[in-house]
Amino acid sequence: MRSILSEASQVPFAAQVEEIVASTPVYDIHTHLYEPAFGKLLLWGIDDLLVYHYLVAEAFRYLDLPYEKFWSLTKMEQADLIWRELFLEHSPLSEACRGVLTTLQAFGLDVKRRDLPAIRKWFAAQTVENHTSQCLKLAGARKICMTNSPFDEQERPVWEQGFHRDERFAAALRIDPLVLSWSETAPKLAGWGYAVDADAAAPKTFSEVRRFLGDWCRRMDARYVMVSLPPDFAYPSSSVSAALIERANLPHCREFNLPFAVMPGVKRAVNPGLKLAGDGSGLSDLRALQNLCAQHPDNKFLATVLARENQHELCVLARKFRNLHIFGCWWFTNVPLIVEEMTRMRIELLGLSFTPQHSDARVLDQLVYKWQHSRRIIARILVEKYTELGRAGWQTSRSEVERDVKDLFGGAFERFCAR
Ligand code: RAT
Ligand code: ZN
Repeated sequence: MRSILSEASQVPFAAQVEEIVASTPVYDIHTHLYEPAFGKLLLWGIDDLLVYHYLVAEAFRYLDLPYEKFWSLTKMEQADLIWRELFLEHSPLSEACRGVLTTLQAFGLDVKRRDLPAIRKWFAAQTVENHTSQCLKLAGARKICMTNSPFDEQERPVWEQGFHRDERFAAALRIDPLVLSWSETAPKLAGWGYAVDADAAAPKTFSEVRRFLGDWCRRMDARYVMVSLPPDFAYPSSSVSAALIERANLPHCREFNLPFAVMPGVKRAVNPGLKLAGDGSGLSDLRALQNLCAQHPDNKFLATVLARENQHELCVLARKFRNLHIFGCWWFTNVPLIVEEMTRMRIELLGLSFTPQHSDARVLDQLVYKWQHSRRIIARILVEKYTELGRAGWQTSRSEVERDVKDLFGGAFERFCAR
């Protein structure tokens, strides 16, 4: 076995691990991107990059204008304002700002010229087909999982009409409105021909919700069912949410052998004036996740949690339950400080049996920076960990590193799903 890990060959070893991490194709298991067949729902280009809700929130730290005034502007005008505040009037040091620059630079644009019209001109010359391939290539992404909602008025008709699927994209069924806003969702389901009752306790309701979930998972070829949850979500409980999960969704996931992905910790609309940028974060009561895993050993759960303070507890839970696969550094945790800490902690507690990152990209181009930035951190931690093994006398071969990185970049996730 050829070792790449002796103390004597520090530099080449580190460079080899970095090269493997930089070049291993990744399955991005949670994004908000769409296949090109969804037309305008697939966001891309400089103006969408600049009006990303992460940047909207940051721009309002400096902007002195009413929210409504900002929302009444065109996308390009909003982008102009954000560019001015976050890139010209102040240095773009935040992670979301740096991401724009990493992305533009990867496209070969000269960011130091600070020339927004020239950048716009470059994007105007791209086609969505080529640009999709280019972004996937620069990100090293072999597959992208979308977030798909039958409750989205623009998205639903595309599924209903049918289209030729793009092999590079997978679907995930998102059910927040079903689980979290039953009283508004029940009439919609009824209107679509499912015999549900606004009183969720009616026995027929659960079988009809299951029929709805089955129809949509089949139509989308969904790889998992997903929900985001408030920090105080409780399970078990007498709530409608808990009943729908227990009596409709979990049996459905068992029948279709699909994981149920939970994302606890989001406080929606903490500041509604900011629209999508107005959601906040809170410490979750992870007893709900513990109870789900313990009481439903025949279900598989994927989880990512929003609060930094929940991350250690989440790792410990994953050690207890093999029907739990944890993934990604979600949203406010997707900053280098916390990505580094979470990834290190997860490796130290779980080895390679988790998925360190997803991009959560909403704009195609974001794939580039999200993966470039994550890969660098993951590589740094792996170099350190393999080096420590070397000190303990364990030599790691190149093919073993390749195997490990494949697992982290989607292999472990796919095995978990197939189980
Ligand atoms: O990270 C984000 O873009 C958030 O707005 C959310 O979409 C979050 O990732 C979610 O899936 O709810
Ligand atoms: Zn998301």
